[in-house]
Amino acid sequence: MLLIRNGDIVTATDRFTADILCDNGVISAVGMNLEVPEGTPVIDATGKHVFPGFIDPHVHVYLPFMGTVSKDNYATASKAALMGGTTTLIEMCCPSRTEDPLDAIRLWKSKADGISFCDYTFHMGVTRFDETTADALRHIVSIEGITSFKVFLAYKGAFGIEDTELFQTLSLAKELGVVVTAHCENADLVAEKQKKLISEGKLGPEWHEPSRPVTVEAGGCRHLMTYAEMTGAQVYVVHTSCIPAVEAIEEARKRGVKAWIETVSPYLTLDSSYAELPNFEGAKFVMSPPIRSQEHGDFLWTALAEGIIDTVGTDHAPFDYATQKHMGHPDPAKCVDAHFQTTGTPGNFTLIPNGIPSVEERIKLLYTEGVRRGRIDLQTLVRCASTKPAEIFGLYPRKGAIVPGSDADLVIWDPEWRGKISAATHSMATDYSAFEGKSIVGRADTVTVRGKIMVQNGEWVGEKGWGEFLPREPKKYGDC
Ligand code: DUC
Ligand code: ZN
Ligand code: ZN
Ligand code: ZN
Repeated sequence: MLLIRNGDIVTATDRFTADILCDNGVISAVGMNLEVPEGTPVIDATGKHVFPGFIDPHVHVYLPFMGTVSKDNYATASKAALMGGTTTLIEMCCPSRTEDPLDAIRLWKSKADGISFCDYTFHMGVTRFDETTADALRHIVSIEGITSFKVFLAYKGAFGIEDTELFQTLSLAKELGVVVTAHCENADLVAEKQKKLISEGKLGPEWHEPSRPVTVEAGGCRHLMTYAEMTGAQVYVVHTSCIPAVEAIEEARKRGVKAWIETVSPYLTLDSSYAELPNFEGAKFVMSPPIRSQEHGDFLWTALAEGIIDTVGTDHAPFDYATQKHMGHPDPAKCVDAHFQTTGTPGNFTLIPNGIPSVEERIKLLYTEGVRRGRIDLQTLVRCASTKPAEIFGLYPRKGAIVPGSDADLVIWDPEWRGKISAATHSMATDYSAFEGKSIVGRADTVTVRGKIMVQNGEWVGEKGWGEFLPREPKKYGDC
């Protein structure tokens, strides 16, 4: 048993002061002055917020990609998540086109089972579609309890699928009632734009954004919307970065397309001024879709406050700066970074592994930049980063809620803590932070997963392997 006394409880719709009693891994009571047996451990949450554990609906932990493999493993990524207040991860399982989906899900699960500190599940990447894949996907949904797919309209050759496969995947998803999450960028246009820029000698990280402009992302969204409309499937657009993309999805929603919108913390809190950084520093900020100019970030905050954007994830994709990001250095001989061990082969921006490590920082950033600056309220924070992801992906009310019967995943948040983000102190396995030196207000003081304390007074006390795989049921659009 564990009693959390006198906290300011914040849910997606409510705010009140009460005690929370946790028993046997679940919340057993919520109310004022709860009576507990003598000897029950008590945490005094006076002056602190208590949130339902946060859910990151979009992370990569194990990611073989662009000629390398992401740096984190489940021990580092799940510890980092918990230190930042995230108690559940939904990871993209991304097989290559030739990999068997069942082998892939076994492999991805083996990376987490017995290792993860926090609870987890997966979106099943569909990177090829044929009869065998269809059978495997049915099994993955009904037997493994993995009730969401992931498709890439970008990255042709690696993960991307053809349009006939997209149609078949969405048709199957409709039949099974599962959600299809999608990375929407027009891969062919990106490839053409990349070729042109490179032929003009435009090689540095500052050319990443121009190679994937907002219209290419909006085009990808419209493409997916057409297929969703044709099949009736429920779709969820991941990492939406810009005004035209959100508008394209909004337009489709008005026609009755069942579409949810995710954005991710880098788009809300960084902007394209990274392109002006000296040397190769800009590579730290290369992710796809790219980070846009400030007006897009401002628009995303408003859309989030208005409920147009449903969720905020991270697209955590952890690559080191010194070695991995440097695979795209155009002029290694002139690299100013003493740390860079070069093979001497000149690269370009298309060879910089895409991704920013941020699973640890999402809630701190949403709180500091969103709540404290008046862009969103506390309920919106809980809604977009906990309750909505739980609802959309079939985890609610086990997760994302503070009611009797829900898992005792709780975050006691100190709203007055002040500090800075730094790679020197973060728990992620990467050698840099895209938010280095950023001042932060508020932090996760105490974090529980199914009643077990994993973070206490901001210190790590977690137990390896405590995290559990979460089998899920399909969820219908309209129920949330
Ligand atoms: N985008 C990234 O930036 N990294 C991982 C994959 C993706 O779609
Ligand atoms: Zn993506
Ligand atoms: Zn991703
Ligand atoms: Zn360098």
